[in-house]
Amino acid sequence: MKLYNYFRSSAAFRVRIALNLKGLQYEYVSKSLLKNEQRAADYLALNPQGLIPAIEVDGGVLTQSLAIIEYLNDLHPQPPLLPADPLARAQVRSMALAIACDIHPLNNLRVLNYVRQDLGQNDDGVNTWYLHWVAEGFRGLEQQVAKHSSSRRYCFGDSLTLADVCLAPQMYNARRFKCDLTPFPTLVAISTHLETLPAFDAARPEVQPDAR
Ligand SMILES: N[C@@H](CCC(=O)N[C@@H](CS)C(=O)NCC(=O)O)C(=O)O
Repeated sequence: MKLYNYFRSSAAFRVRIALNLKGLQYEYVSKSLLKNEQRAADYLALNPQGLIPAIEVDGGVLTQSLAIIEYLNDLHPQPPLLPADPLARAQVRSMALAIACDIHPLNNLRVLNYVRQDLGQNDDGVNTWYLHWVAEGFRGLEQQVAKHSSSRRYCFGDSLTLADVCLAPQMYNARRFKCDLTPFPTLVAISTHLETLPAFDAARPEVQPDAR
């Protein structure tokens, strides 16, 4: 398996966590977002959306981190990343999608570049945009997670799910961009616990081979 990866990509970070949780080996192929390698012709041939990650498996190439993680979870069911009960599964997906569809895309590199270059914003303007959308997304997520987490160790019940796999990278980024996390105590408690788990620790950006 080849993972097209970049140490700072939080969507790739999700996939690295899932691969580690499943104990799967993979080849790390770095595509530097700083050098715009995600838009080079060879990579666009694999992922026409020009976004990291993509994974090359026996049957072909898969894109979109959540589709990749569900594929890995289907092939390697242990440990399960989704509960068996349909309602619980949907609740976990709802949290994961709140991050992957509603928070993360607004703070993606190409969006921040557009805000800066095309909309003429300086560092302050870009940071205001970033912090606004993280806070807005976390506000709802904090309540959702507080309702469903039984232990403040995981987002849903008391076991690790896809929601945790999405939360840890988003919180990592929020800290990097110095978001005020005091209004989100449940998210902070859970991400602090997740960081202690070996699969999460080994997926951290700074320990990846292309970390600068
Ligand atoms: N929904 C996609 C998002 C992928 C994505 O946005 N990747 C970012 C890095 S985290 C990227 O490649 N950005 C490049 C750019 O914005 O040009 C997924 O979950 O895989």
